[in-house]
Amino acid sequence: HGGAIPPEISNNLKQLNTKVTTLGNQVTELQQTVQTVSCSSDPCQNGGTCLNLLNSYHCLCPSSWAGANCASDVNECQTFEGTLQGCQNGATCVNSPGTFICQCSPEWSGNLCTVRYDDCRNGGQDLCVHGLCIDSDRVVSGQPKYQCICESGWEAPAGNPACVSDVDECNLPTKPCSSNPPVPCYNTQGSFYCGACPAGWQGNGYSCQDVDECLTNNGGCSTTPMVQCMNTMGSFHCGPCPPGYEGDGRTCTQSNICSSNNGGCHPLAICSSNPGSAFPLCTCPQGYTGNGYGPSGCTQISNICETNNPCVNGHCTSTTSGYICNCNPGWQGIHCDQNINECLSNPCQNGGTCTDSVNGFTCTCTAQWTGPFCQTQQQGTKKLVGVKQNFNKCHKKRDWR
Ligand SMILES: [Ca+2]
Ligand SMILES: [Ca+2]
Ligand SMILES: [Ca+2]
Repeated sequence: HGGAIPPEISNNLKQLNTKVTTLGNQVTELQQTVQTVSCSSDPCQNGGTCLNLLNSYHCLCPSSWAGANCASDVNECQTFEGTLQGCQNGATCVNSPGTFICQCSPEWSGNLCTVRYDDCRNGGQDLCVHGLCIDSDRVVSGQPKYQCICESGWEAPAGNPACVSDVDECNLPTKPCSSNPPVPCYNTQGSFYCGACPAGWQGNGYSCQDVDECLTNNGGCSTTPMVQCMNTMGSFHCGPCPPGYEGDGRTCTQSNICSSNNGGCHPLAICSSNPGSAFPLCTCPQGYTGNGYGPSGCTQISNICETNNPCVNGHCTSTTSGYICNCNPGWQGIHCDQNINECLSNPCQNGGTCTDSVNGFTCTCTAQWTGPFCQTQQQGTKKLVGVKQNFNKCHKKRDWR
């Protein structure tokens, strides 16, 4: 063996080698072309899922990326605007590659600004102390905001929303305790209380009502004898003891009205109590007369008729109050000392002149007339001297008619 390779064969080999190399390059090229249209080249970016298709592929992109290979950012601020997936409650949306950020308004928090700050729960403590916490919308970011509705009896001091100041109810313009009658007010932390109603009043101290003492046992006023009980606001009083009794109205004792000043009777009168009357019985002693009351209540029965008869022309009769004069005919006056003028009735007729006398009168007639009253014309021509006549039984004018 050892013979040289014929040149024709050597040339064929060379040509074959070239062809194979060219074919290999073409295969590699072909492989590369095939790879770029399949998932084996891992074409989907940003976590996209690759699906192999015939001579092709498809990327399933996450929501925040888009494009054939999930290489372009989704602007969520635009796509989610006005939807529940976007920023809520007035937040400002800021887009960034692969995501977006919500810059919340002060009251809100959370990724999409959907969580309200409840400033009453923050800190886990009772922010209002003696009050009900009401959450408010934050105005400045990071600054909690709330208000306190204080329980009665508490208030929030200036500059502090918490209800930690006691209300001094006793110094309020409207007094909480009774003012008529006045009742003391006592302030306490968170409250107050009123003192008791004063005597004569009932109630809780916030208000007091008058006690009508007269409703029970006549208020303690006397019932034998009965005395009127008079109720007043906060008290009562007893009327006066009835006549014939003395005392303060609670106790009335039968008064011995005669014990002082002889009961108002005349000093000489006999005083005796008169049940049921404010006045005693006053009886003048023997020989005296009168109603017995007062300094002139008894007067001595007069014996003046015997000792010094005051009746000048009449008969004296003693009476309980003095004496009476029964005048003799022709006399009048209390003491029968006035002579009755019988001429006053002008009894003399025909121009006769009347002359008064005791219990009678005398007519002095003119020459032509005669008779006791000058009523008879003279017979003949003789002049008659006037005749004096006494008319003892006729001293009253009407007796002549
Ligand atoms: Ca984005
Ligand atoms: Ca108080
Ligand atoms: Ca009362």
